[in-house]
Amino acid sequence: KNDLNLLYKGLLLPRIAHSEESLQYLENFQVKDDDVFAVTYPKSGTTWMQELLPPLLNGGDLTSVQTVPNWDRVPWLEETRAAALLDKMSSPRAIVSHMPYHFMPATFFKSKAKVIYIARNPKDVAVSSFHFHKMANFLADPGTFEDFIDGFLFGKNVFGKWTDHVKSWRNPELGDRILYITYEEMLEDLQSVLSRMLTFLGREISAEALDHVVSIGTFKNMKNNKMSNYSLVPEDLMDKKKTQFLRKGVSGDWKNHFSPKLDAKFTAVIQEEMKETNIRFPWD
Ligand code: PPS
Repeated sequence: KNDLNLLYKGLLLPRIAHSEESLQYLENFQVKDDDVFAVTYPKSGTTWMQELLPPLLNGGDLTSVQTVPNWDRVPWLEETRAAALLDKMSSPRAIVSHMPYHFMPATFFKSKAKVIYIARNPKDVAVSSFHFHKMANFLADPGTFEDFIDGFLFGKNVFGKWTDHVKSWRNPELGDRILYITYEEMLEDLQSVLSRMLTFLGREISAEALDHVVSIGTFKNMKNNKMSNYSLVPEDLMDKKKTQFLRKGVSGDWKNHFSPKLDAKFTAVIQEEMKETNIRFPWD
């Protein structure tokens, strides 16, 4: 089981996509001022951002969304594919990352690169992650839901604790370089979130182009986009008979998984870890 993951500075990462070399590449990465990062704790809206960011940055052109797999279209900074992709990519580059704040490359902190941070109700994040662990053969068997939740709460799962991630990215040093959005806001009103993103990025696209972006970004259309629905990944890596990568795409599915007792425990642990902060979320 341990072979599935590697430990990098205390952070457990899946070996399928991370290596000593890729993490070295991350550390030495030359951030450009016009780079745009979409940062998430896994299962919080990464694939969604990979769909939405390219057209927002290129005037509404949907070609890459229709022809390039999401992992090459908007690469992960920390993954093994990054080196081959990012140096060749034309600017402005859209990049995703699951890394906590202090794992960003040194050049990031000196740059003006912007960050969109997407948070999702951690109960739904944990449910989504549980199902993903069941389908992904490169991740450890999640065991029972209760056991998996323990690992999630106490930082034994890949990418560490949700609370550590969320707190790390609230660093005041970022000032107006960062925009905070939630998965739930995107579900409720994607168009207005996209407008906020455009304003934040200092970009404009036509109203018609924006409508198209809203349309390609619906759960249904993403599920039908083979460049974004992970159908290109072989079955021996992701067993799509168990569950789909784009699984439900809703908020509140946690209610179908948590017993009242487990819910109370989860809430208590998260509240305790967030109590010293002034971070409040719509689901709190
Ligand atoms: S990963 O593995 O970290 O890249 O996963 P990530 O893309 O961050 O999260 C996957 C969950 O996001 C849901 N998703 C969407 N929901 C609503 N609308 C759209 N367009 C959409 N795109 C992705 C996806 O279904 C996963 O959540 P669950 O709850 O498992 O369905």
